[in-house]
Amino acid sequence: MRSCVAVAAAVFVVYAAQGCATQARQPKLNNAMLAPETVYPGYEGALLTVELRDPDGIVDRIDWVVEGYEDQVFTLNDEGERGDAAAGDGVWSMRVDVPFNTPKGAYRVTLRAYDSEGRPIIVRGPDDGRVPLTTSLTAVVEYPPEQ
Ligand SMILES: [Ca+2]
Repeated sequence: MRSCVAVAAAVFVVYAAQGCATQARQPKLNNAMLAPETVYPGYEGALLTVELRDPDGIVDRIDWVVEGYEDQVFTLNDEGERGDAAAGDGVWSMRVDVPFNTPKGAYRVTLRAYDSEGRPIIVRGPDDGRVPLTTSLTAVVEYPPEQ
């Protein structure tokens, strides 16, 4: 850890102060997906997953919300629970049941990472700006085919 900080301090002073999250080592969220991609109202057991790359172990929690329904916050886990296939493998997951009264349409789902003190993880974004670590996906709700 000491050599990491020293290198980071020499090259990226700002990032050294942020727990050694140089650009190469800063956490990333990859391949967020809902399986299946298209669900129907009342669908049970869709699986929301995202791959976390976090060499320095900064991320403590990954929450997700549906655009337009931000008052309902859900939390993924990497503990082998609630649909997560394997604990500690960096794939965070949650089994999702779609409410019966969900209108059909395309829903924007945003995932956001937090540290152990509940602060959003900040990473270097486009144009060297500093942005919260998020990713998103679109989930499609259709009505089931006629039987
Ligand atoms: Ca896992």
